[in-house]
Amino acid sequence: MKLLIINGPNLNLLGLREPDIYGKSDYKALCRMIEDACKDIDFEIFQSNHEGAIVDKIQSAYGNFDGIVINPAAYTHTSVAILDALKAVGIPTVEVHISDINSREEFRKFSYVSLYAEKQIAGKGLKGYIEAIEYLKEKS
Ligand code: CA2
Repeated sequence: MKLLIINGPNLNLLGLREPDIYGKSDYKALCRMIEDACKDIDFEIFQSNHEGAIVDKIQSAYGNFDGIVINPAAYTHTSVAILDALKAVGIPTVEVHISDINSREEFRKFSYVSLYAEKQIAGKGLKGYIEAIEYLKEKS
């Protein structure tokens, strides 16, 4: 079992601002939590601020990963390219958002990635990543 965890733009700055929305933990702490949850499997954590780099990473996952956990951050609401890449590789995917995108601004309520993802986990903080990892592990 090999999982790819993808984080989109600005998530590397987690903890710097808006603690009321995203919590106080920083990106390093998120990576440590993920590493802990993936102790018994193979995994890779990838973060990029660039849409094309995320598309390239998803494409390169074909044949190499059994599951994807993705928080596309702002690209959630804009990126047909990321949606198409996920559809193209056909890897089981869970979408994660730290905040509850469904109870924030109108523009955050629509997610392109949700049109492909098996599951969307939102508003559970960093624990949402762990839930997504456990879901994909149980499925395999
Ligand atoms: O709730 C989420 O996880 C989001 O995917 C986070 C994105 C936002 O655009 C989505 O609508 C929901 C924003 C990520 C920004 O990350 C930072 C948070 C705090 C401090 C610095 C960066």
